Amino acid sequence: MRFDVISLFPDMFGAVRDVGVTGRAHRQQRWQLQVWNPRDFTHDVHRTVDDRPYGGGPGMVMLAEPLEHAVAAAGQARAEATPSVILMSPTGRRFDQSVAQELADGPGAIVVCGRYEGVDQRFIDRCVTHELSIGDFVLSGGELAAMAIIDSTVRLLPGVLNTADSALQDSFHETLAGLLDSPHYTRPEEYQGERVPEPLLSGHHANIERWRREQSLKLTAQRRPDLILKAREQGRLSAADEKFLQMLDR
Ligand code: 9WO
Repeated sequence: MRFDVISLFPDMFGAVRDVGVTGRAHRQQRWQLQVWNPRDFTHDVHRTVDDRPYGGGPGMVMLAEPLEHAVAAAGQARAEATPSVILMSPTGRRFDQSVAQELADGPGAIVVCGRYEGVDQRFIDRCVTHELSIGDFVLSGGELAAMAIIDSTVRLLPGVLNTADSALQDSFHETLAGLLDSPHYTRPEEYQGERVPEPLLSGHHANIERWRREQSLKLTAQRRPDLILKAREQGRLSAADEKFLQMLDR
């Protein structure tokens, strides 16, 4: 897996390249990152990467040319004949776990991070193959969105998580089935008068699993009823799940 990122702030990407689970995977060469700065693809003394918007209005717009040359250089460094070029944008397709899985199943991508008020539309029309959004909010630039996407994709690569965590990841898909996770507890057994729920202390694994499943269903029904409908459509709810949900409704 290889990501080539186009960004005016290359230093930000140390956060995924060097730190935590993704940092360890990078040191193990399970994925590669190269960040290309559009400023390095300018030719004027000021190394200009932006200019005022035609038609007026606030702020500045990123120039098409340095972006296109940065994408071309990144493309030359990649193995694919036609790499995906993904622009981080609030108007893109919504990123979710299934998009992360699609990305993890491929060779990676060139990821373009805009700054200022936006990027010249002619660059988007000429060079961008996909647009992805991580949610309905505006950021100061595409970098934090790009790092979210890289993080969630790299976690899915073989060997990145330890065996216990990958089992967990499986259970997110197979057992939890896209429901919200149940609450977690660790020591002490009593904290500020609040006890750990009894089933978790029982050592009775069937009871623990049932309690967790019911907590998941309850939390998901309360907070994300859309995910209950989705799980039901996908045939991921058992008869026991449906019975418990019915009981919640009364
Ligand atoms: C901003 C914008 C706002 C309304 C409609 C369309 C839009 N496109 C962009 C855009 O591409 N902006 C560039 C990147 C430049 C300004 C900062 N940028 C940005 C990306 N802000 N927020 C995002 C983003 C990316 C992915 N998911 C959520 C937010």
